[in-house]
Amino acid sequence: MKKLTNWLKGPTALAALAGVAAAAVVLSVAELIGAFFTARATPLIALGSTFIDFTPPWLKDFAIATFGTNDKAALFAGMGLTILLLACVLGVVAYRKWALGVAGVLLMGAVIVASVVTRASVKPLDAIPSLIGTVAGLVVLRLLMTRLWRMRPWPAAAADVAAKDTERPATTRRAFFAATGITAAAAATAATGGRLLSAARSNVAQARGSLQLPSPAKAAAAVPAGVQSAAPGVTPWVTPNNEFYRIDTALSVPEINAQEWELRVHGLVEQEITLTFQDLLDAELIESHVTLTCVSNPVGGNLAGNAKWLGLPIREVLKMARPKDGADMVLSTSEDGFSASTPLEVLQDDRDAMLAIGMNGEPLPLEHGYPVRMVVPGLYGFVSATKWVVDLEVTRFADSKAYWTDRGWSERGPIKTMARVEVPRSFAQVPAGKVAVGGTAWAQTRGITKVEVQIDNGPWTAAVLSTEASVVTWRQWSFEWEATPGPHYIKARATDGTGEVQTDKRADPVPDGASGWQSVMVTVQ
Ligand SMILES: Nc1nc2c(c(=O)[nH]1)N[C@H]1C(S)=C(S)[C@@H](COP(=O)(O)O)O[C@H]1N2
Ligand SMILES: [Mo]
Repeated sequence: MKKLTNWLKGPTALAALAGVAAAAVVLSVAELIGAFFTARATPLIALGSTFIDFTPPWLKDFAIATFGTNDKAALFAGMGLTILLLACVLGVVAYRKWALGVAGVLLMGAVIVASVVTRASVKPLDAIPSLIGTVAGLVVLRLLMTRLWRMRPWPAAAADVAAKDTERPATTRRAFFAATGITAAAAATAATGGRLLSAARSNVAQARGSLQLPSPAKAAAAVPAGVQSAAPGVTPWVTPNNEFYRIDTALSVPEINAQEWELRVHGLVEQEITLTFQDLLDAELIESHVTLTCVSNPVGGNLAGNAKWLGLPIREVLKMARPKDGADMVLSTSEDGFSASTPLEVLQDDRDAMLAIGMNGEPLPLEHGYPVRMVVPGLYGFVSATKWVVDLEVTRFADSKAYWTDRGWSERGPIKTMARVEVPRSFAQVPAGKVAVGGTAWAQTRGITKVEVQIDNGPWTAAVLSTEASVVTWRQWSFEWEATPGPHYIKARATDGTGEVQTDKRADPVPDGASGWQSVMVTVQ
């Protein structure tokens, strides 16, 4: 114990502390100055985004399986720890050999700047916050080190001697802690100030709030009565915007001014075109309910949502651009550098793939792609649902690869048939007698024609299907179960519109979507 307290008061621990204070200065100064630059250009966001770009499929799969939609919070926590450790090491190195410390700080600065300038839609000038932050960190590190060096030679057991020792070590120690405290307070103020300033400077959220959506030329088909499962507790058939799952690689949500938004359509086309947001507002828009699904959704998972989308059929845009013979894919790219490869014919057929500007009667929420995203019935989001879309390149699968295809996922992603049990919940305790079982099933563009339930190893029994709204939306179901006391397993499987029964073959999400039957364990009392 005594040893530990002495070590904590010794040079190594204090040098590490100085390193952490200097790192806090780098990040917070960059955050403050970054309020005047592209949001994505601050060190933490840029480093995190670069890390995401290097994510192999198994790691993405693991992160989503473990942290779900909190995967970004987990990434920040991991990064925070790494930076903390590196800062400690840098502090100690700088204390022992200043030149080496400087080299370390400059190296980290270089890594930060490199990750900033290689982000999509980031200008070279956006490196300025990180550069100034690095210099500020270096200055602070030097100031703190000077205080520490003045305490040399370090008393053998600082705690024992401090009291009776000469004045010098005690005052320098106090000076060191004062300087560190002031640094920490300044860093905290700069970071908070930077946050508030960027929020105040951003008017995109406000512009979205006052945007009036046009009414569609073709309204959505009325939702028939009875789409909701009879079992209480099943997900609402329409997912409210604030409950809609969110999956993307964007650590800071792109803020795009709709007035400046443009979509470039090019590649293997007879006619290159550029669409503005006003062009979309003026076009003949359609509205329809479509269920989106994420390829990373595990069996029984909740990375799926159903909304009413307002937008322009991509078919109409392609008609203007006139794809050349030989083209078989459209590579859509977002403002932040994500891309998806979608088969050309899927965007041209009558499934109404669209450039969406509205979600459940509102402009797209910022997190869901404001001002414009793609919505393509029948395909997983990673190969179709590009948010913040700014570029459509008509090309060939043989010639271009999309973001996740480059990282080990499939180049195509038709949605697999899936039945989900939502009530009772896994590991629930329920009273014996009649128990309402229910959930949601989907097989977009094929539709759901049957859902069956199996209790333990009993026979597969047809569940009651709720009304089908369309083949591109999910379909709910319910099942009345006479539950007997003891532990039981509830399984569900769906049959799609082609007559194919959902496969029981277990597959992980990588590379093209999970499969298998969900099994829910409940205890009946
Ligand atoms: N720009 C961008 N668009 C993107 C992604 C992304 O990472 N970046 N992720 C895709 C994936 S994997 C899915 S499942 C859907 C999710 O859309 P949502 O967040 O609105 O539910 O968006 C797609 N569009
Ligand atoms: Mo996804």
